[in-house]
Parts: sequence; structure tokens; C-alpha cells
Amino acid sequence: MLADASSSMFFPPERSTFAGDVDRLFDFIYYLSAFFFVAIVAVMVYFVLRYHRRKGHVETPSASHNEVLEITWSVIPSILVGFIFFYGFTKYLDMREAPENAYEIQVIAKQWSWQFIYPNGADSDELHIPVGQPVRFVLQSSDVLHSFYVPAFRIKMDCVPQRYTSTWVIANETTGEGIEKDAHEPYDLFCAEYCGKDHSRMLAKVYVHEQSDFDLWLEGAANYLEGIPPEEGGEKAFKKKGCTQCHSVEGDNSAKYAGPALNGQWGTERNVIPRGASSPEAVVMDENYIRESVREPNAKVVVGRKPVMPVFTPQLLKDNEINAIIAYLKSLK
Ligand code: HEC
Ligand SMILES: [Cu+2]
Repeated sequence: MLADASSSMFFPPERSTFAGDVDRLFDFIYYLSAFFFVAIVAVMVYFVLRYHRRKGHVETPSASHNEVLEITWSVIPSILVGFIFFYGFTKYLDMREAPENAYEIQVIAKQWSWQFIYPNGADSDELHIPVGQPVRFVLQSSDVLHSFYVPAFRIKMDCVPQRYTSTWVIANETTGEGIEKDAHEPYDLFCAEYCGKDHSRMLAKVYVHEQSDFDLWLEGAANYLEGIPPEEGGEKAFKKKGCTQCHSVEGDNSAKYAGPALNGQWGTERNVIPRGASSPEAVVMDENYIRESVREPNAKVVVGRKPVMPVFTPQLLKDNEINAIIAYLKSLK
């Protein structure tokens, strides 16, 4: 995507209604700074050459002031700075307040992935939004500071633990998966706040659909467990919810994974340290143990492992997803 007409010199193509304003203001400040940099350095060099110390030169006493010059160099910069402030502040206010009819998506940032929850209860690890319609993002973090950043939209907002923040956007063009003739690549979504070891891998893609395609996608996303065998649904849920980040299903217990491998574990015993206890106790991997491991990971921690598994609340992982995951883990040899 080299020759995209809506790219500016420094930024990716403008894909939201804000992007043009942000770029124009940025360009204005940039070229203004470049102009004054060149002008000031040029005058400085000229003065150095013109007025350098010469033999026999007698110093002039300090000149009195020049009113016209002083007024000029006060008034012109004030107007420029006033313009930058006014333009920046009004656009900033626009970007802060979403219209009332905005479509709302919950964004949950966690080490180190994104989760998007839609009004019908569907959720995804890539962001999908309709084109040409205000979409408001309600941001939260389930651990440390993260930052929700979509360069193509020119929006960035921190995700702060223990509180909600928000931002919004109107996407102006659809992306496609190569189906539409002039489809754009999906846009990048970055975490823009250093948040630990895998910060640089905390990425997602943004897909922008026509409303009708979006509705179809949304329905499919809400019912992704339907019409397929539970093990298959469980495998999808296991990937979608990021379990694969910490659990191998191929017997890999190395340090690459924070948690133990989960294949071939159904019905086997393991030693765990129950919360508050000091000595280990044996438990069998069955339905209840899996459910508890997910809803209350610290209730029983596997011996030799750190209690770093995140809590999956019913909002993050629904009961039917746990059921499917149980079927999946049961099927893994
Ligand atoms: C950030 C890493 C991480 C993620 C993500 C994670 N886990 Fe874990 N999990 C662990 C660790 C570490 C343990 C071992 C300590 C403990 O028992 O809490 C564990 C333990 C478990 C156990 C018990 C394992 C055993 O052998 O006794 C199960 C079952 C489990 N996780 C399921 C899941 C499922 C299902 C998901 C996704 C919904 C998931 N985990 C996501 C880190 C993670
Ligand atoms: Cu992050």
C-alpha cells in the first residue's frame, strides 16, 4: 500500500473522520516549525558573518528598543499559537465526546491480548466495526496500564486498571479479506503503553464492514459454538480466549508456557496447593476442577507453578464456553 492517496508523509492512510483534521494540524505545526527553524538559523548565520569582531572595531552602546519590531514578534506568534490551541482544543473535544447514538464495544486489555465484547454478548480477539457509524469504545484493563492505539484512525487512549476510559471513531472505509475489489488490509491495533514482557506482541487487527456484513459477522460470533461438536467448539474457545498463550496441548511443559500442558490430563491426578494451605494435596482433572481452574485459578495452584493464571469471569468466558473447553480437554490425548 505504498501509493495511497490518503497517506500523509508521516502517518498511515486516513481511515476515520478524525484522521484528516489530526494530520492537517500536525502538518501545520510541523511546517511552521520547519519554516521558523530555517528562518532563525539563516538570520543567525547572517548576523554571525556580518557582525563578527573586527580589528579596530569600537562597540556601540546598547541600542534602544524598536517598538514596531517588538510588537510584530509578539503579535504574530501569539496569533499562530492561539490558532493551534483553538484548532487542537476544539478537535480534541470532538474526539472526547461520542455521539449519543454510538454503537458501544467493550474493550478489555490484559497482559498480553485484547478482547472486544459486543452488545449482543459476542466477543472476539480482533476488532470488528461497522463503517460510517459512530462506534464508542469503553476501555478497561484487567491488570496493568495499556493503551488502545489504532494509527489508521488516529485514536489512542489509555486502558487504566480499576476504571473506565473511552474513545470513539467513525471509520470511513471498509477493509476486506481480499473479497472486495479495492479492499484495504485490516488496520493495525497496538498497545502503546509498555506493559511487560510480551508488550510488543499485544497486537490485534481492525476489520471495518458494511453494516449488513457486520450484522452477519456479529451473529456468527455470538453463536460460534452452535452447530459444531463441543470438542471443536472448545478448541475454538481455547484459542480465542488466549489459553494457548500459557498452555501447550502438545505436552510442552517448558518455560515457553507459563502453565502446564493440558493434553492427556483428563482423569489424572496432580498435586496442588489449596489456597491458604501449606502442604500439597492430590486432585483429579475432572469437570469441576477445570471449571474451578478457570473461574478461581488461585483456589488450587499446581505444585511448581506460579499463580499467574488470570481469572476468567463469566463476562470473559461464558458457561457454555467452559463446557465446550471441558469437552475439548477431555478429548486431548
Ligand atoms: C497467563 C497464563 C495463563 C492463561 C492465559 C491461562 N492459564 Fe491456565 N494455568 C496457568 C498456570 C500458571 C497454571 C498453573 C497454576 C495454577 O494452577 O493456577 C494454570 C493451570 C490451569 C489448569 C490446571 C492444570 C493442571 O494440570 O492442574 C487448567 C485446567 C487451566 N489452567 C485451564 C486454562 C484455560 C481453559 C484457559 C483459557 C480460558 C487458561 N488456563 C488460561 C496459566 C494460564
Ligand atoms: Cu499492553
